[in-house]
Amino acid sequence: MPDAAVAARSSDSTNSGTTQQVDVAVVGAGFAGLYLLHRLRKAGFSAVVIEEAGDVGGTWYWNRYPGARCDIQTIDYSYTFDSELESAWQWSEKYATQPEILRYLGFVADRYELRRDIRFRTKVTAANWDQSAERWRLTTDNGAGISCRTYIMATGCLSAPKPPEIDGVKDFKGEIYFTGRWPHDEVKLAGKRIAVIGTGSSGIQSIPLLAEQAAHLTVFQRTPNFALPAHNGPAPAERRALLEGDRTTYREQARWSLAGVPYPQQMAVSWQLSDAERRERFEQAWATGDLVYILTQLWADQGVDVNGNALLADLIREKIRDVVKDPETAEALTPHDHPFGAKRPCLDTNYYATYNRPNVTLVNLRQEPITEITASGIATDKRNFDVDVIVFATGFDAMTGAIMAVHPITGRDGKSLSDVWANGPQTYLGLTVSGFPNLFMITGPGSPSVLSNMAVSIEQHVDWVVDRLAAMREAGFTTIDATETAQAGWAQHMADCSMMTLHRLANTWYTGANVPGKAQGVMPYTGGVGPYRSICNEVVGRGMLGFKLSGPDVAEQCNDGEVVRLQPDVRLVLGMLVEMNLPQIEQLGAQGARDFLTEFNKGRPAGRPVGEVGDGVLHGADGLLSYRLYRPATPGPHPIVVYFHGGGWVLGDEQSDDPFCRDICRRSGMIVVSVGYRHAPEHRFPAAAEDGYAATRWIAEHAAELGGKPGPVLVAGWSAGANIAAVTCQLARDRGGPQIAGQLLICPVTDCRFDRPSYTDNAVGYFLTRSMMFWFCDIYCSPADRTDPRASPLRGNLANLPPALVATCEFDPLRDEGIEYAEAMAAAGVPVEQLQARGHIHTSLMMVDVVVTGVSGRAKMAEALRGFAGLPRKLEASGEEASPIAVNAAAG
Ligand code: NA7
Repeated sequence: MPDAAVAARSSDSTNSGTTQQVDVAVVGAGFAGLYLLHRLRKAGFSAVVIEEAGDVGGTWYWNRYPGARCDIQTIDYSYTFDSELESAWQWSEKYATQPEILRYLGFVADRYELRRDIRFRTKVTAANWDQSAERWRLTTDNGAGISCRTYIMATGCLSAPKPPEIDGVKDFKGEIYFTGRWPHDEVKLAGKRIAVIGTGSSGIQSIPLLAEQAAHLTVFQRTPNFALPAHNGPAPAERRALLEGDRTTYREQARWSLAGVPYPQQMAVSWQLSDAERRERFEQAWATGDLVYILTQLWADQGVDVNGNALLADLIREKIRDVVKDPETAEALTPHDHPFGAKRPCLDTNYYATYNRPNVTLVNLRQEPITEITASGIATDKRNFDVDVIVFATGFDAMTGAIMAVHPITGRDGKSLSDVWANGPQTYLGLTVSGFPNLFMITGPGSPSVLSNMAVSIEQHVDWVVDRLAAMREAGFTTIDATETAQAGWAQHMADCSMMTLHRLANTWYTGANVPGKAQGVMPYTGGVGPYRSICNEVVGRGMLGFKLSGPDVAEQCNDGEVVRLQPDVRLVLGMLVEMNLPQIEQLGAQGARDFLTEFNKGRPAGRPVGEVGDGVLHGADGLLSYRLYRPATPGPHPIVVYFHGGGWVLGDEQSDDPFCRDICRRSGMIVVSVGYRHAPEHRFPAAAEDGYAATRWIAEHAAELGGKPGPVLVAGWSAGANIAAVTCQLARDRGGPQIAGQLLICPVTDCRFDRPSYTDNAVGYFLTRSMMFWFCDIYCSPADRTDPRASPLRGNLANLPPALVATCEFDPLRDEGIEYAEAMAAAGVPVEQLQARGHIHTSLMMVDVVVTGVSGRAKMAEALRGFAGLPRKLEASGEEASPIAVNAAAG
């Protein structure tokens, strides 16, 4: 029985006959509200939609300004839930105009007879959670109040226009229009002097058409924006063919893509492409006229690395200069203050060329800010502009504005949403807010929303919410509320994601910076549509993780926890590895495992160029060993870092950590000599340890020949290689040299016991497994040898060792022994820095150009090495964008 019927029979004081009783109330009749209503009905819920406008359409009802169009290709910007609907509607253009999109939404409303359950011209004026009845009580400004079990905001992300924020608007005697509230009646602009304030999408779309009508158009620009020619026309044949060839696959790929449009993940990074190759890719993108294409398909680092991004931004700047004839205007139109894509780029039709018209003037507000609006026009601190019409294209209080502005929302224990969000929106999954039971948001802050094709994100949210409501009904639950833990975990994951992209580097409506006084922070989820979808599915798969569910006749259920604790890119990598269905290394035999590693490494990015890479041989403990030397491009002599690769004393060689060695060479400005020490089972303990020591000694003695700085060397290693580096420091101290200036131990093996809690916590699922460690150790040394400090340096004397940086990763079986080694060395008086990388796995810091969140960890390592060598810790112009690695608060 629908619970509205139950409620209607209950002793409900507001059930006076005038209160409308429904299972679900929805605010907004745009893309989201319409589909919600359809799905709710199909699932057997009674529902009402409350809509302020006079008809359906949402943002497309209000944004009727000249030139208003979507800027995701229309074949992608459509509902996909009903294949018959898809065949019943044909779009006329690649990017449909606002009237056509509005007709489409009207067509959808008619087709599913939605209007009968929509209360138009009605605003909710208050919403209160009634705990005793477990219902939301809504009051409206037009007609009956509403009592509903579930309350859903389908209010849109860009629907609350921003006030003008400029003095004197009321004094203006001419006409004023807001692009976001454009009149429905014809606006006669021909022959008038028009001012446009604002050059975001709305300004950029409308300016060329306003210029055609105006006697004179003056554009007031505060921040120039990147715009790309739309090349509008019919939908491109090749995209249509893709869709029509296999509609199901096309739509499914969109759902799992980065931005909700089915483009593949781009693998090539900018520095692997020549200038000519990059230009060719760029020109193709410029000719394609597709924002998602140019944002995702040129090179993989354009959205995550400032240098990769700058290469693209420069090419766009060139285009602007090519089109705009007056150099001063061209310069004013050219963005320099933000990476491309960090602020919402625009699609235009003749935007830049419009500034070549004699009737168009650009006013650069960075040079002459507006002081006020006067009776006759706009005054800057330098000039007065008399105009007949002012168009405010000044944007929206995005993402939170529409939810907050509609009405006060009061949740459990009188909690007000405005208070909870005073310092920025707090949500779980961008769908719910802890303390506000049975309240959902469609594409709310904390979900991919505006960084995606909204049509895809809306369908995903609507499906998720309605499926959950149906499942709750089935199980007898009547309330759902996110836990504080889950919500805090989501905030952390959001923050981790936003460190990966460049959105945080621009002041935009994504971050709340466009609204004076608004709390700042990247509001949309930057981790991508596909990953986000998989997280929402995971929440369900793990028994509604992070939600408390209750009902009158069932036991309360709460699987509390954080859905994502890994760094976002690490989670992706692990997901890809699962899909690759890799063999268990310990079942391949030593040679099989080596072959596997060689093959596996072929698939990784090659590592960046260094000054010189050379191979040679050196004297180990018992014969010659290969080495590979990485020399910086700067003039030498440089200090030398002796490096020992990972691989459990069984796998790998002097080349197997090649990208890492290059990276450390570049970042530290030092020579890295990677040593090919002997491996087990052919050479069991202590061969590797003794080789490590002997090689370090040889390298120190031959430093000058290698082009290095004579004197102390540094040692570094990862995993079993870090074990060798640590042992080498102990042996060098005990055997009279060589002098070692510092040690970098990354996820070191320090005690071959493998029984600390991290071995249980992270036994499987994070690439390096507990059983792999047992296998490695069994091959390397006998149980009796494991207490020898050359196998387990933690059992050795730790006094008088060189200063150390010990890096450990949260989800690594080796975590605890690494931390213990760092603490034990510190206790013995050794200067020790720790880097405890939160959300990382054993391989994270090695995965150069794959795990972007490992970048600043390596930057810290390089700084530490430089410090050990007595150099300034920061290398000037070290290059890549360093996103701060997530470090445990406990880290020393
Ligand atoms: P946007 O993209 O927020 O653009 C608003 C523009 O108005 C932008 O250029 C602002 O400059 C400018 N602006 C805002 N306030 C002022 C004041 N007080 N003075 C001068 N200039 C101002 O909104 P749109 O409507 O164009 O587009 C919104 C989204 O809709 C778009 O991104 C697409 O997703 C669709 P600023 O950059 O803040 O310096």
